[in-house]
Amino acid sequence: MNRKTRLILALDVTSRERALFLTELLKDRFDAIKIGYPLILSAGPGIVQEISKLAPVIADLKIADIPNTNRLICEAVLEKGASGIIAHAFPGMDSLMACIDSVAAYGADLYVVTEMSHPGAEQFMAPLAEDLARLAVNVNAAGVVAPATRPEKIKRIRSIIGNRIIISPGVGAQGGSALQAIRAGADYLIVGRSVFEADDPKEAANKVLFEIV
Ligand code: 3DU
Repeated sequence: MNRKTRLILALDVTSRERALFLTELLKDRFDAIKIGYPLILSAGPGIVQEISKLAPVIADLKIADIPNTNRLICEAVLEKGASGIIAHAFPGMDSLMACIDSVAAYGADLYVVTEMSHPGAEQFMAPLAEDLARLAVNVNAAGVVAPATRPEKIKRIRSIIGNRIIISPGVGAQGGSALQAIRAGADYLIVGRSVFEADDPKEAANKVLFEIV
């Protein structure tokens, strides 16, 4: 991912036309477009290919299965042009290694979830987040996902992963502050609803950009 604006658009819309319209409208303001189940299941896997022609795509499938199934899922989106993939670490080293092997074959990047940004993540994920970050380092992942809603956790994760990439969701609609997440050590902010649901999505993206420059 080329670091220009430090923003990643979470494109959680369910219409192919809206997704392509928003990608064209916003691609200059975002370093990558993150798409996941809502769009891929609604528009079909071909949407990965269509958006990849316009901007780098991170496939947020939060992959969490046995190694063979992980490999099949990774290959399905990598073949369609995704340049990044998000996977869970909790299924363990072998499952994560299957993702690493797949991305390596395609020259893509793997981002490993450490702790999610919603309140429920406090229940099971938060106590494990540092172990999950260590596993991301052990498999040599390109980066991790850490919560903008808890900047102090971004700091902790940064101290574990060194100079690997932190991509951070939870800004805007989930209440996280863009500036605080960047100050805590996030490399990229993942922003969705607060931009694409705004009356003027370009202006909403500009506001986040101005906040972090
Ligand atoms: O809350 P927003 O609309 O800005 O979207 C955040 C996106 O990031 C959304 O696609 C969600 O699935 C994803 N995400 C998290 O919110 C939290 C995580 O820990 C990981 C991914």
